[in-house]
Amino acid sequence: MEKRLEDSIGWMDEALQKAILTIAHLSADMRYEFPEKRGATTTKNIYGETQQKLDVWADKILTEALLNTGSVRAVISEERENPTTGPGEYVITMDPLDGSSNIKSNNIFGTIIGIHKEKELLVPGKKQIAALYVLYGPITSIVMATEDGVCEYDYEERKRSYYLSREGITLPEEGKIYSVGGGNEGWSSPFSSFVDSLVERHLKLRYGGAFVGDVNQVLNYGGIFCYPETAKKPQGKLRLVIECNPMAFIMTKAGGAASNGHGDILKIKPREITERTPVYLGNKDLVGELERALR
Ligand code: AHM
Ligand code: MG
Repeated sequence: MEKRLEDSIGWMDEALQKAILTIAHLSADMRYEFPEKRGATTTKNIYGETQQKLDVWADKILTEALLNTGSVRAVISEERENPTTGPGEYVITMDPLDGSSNIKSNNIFGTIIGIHKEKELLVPGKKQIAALYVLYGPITSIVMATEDGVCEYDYEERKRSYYLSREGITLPEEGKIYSVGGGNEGWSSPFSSFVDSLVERHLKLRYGGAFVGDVNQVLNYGGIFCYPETAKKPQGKLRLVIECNPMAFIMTKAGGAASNGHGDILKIKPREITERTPVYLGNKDLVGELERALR
């Protein structure tokens, strides 16, 4: 019998279930509004990036709904300078709409969520108890990692429910693709040589410009996602707390690895919400090889 998301997470405590189900159902509903909310605003986020209407709207409705569950102590969002606080025990980190530059072209984007319940708001990613991303692809799906491993759920619109489509997801043993963000000007020479060696080994380039979509491809086909440091962006682009940590948690639970080029991303104690880091995620052998190359 088909297993619904609700049944699959029945082992979690009620407050956590409530938070996850709120994110899941709201994101499926949000999708209906995407066409009306396409386009840019005149405002900028804390990183100085022009906000898309969808960025602002997704942030507002997810934050409000999460705080209303009573399960959440703080929501830390890419779109807000400070955490928004509530009465519950869980801390949610969130990129409400990841891959905003894909809105214009109607390519894939997603939502990234990390969850922990530590006292401090900013903790190393290994303290997360769950992480998930929602992929607004041809099918709306959720990939979620918990202590139990990594599962995927597909949203069936007619039944207005998510159903478990895969469980115990692990990376394929052999990496088939690579995905590198940013431009290649300013790559270090060891990084350039590493990418050349991937090409020589016939890994195929697959880059779509949304972290959610690109990591999802690596999870399915094996390989490596990189958003490296460059001469212009010595810290890379992606944000440690709200983007890299949840994805690193998922990759690691799927048997892969996640590095900042020098060690495990999940061990880094964040100094601030806005901290950026170079990020390399995927098959353990490739991530290890890259770390050795960068030494
Ligand atoms: P966003 O959260 O504002 O959309 O920015 C993050 C996105 C990631 O989804 C993606 O990996 C990266 O930025 C793409 O950057 P680039 O256009 O430099 O390749
Ligand atoms: Mg993002």
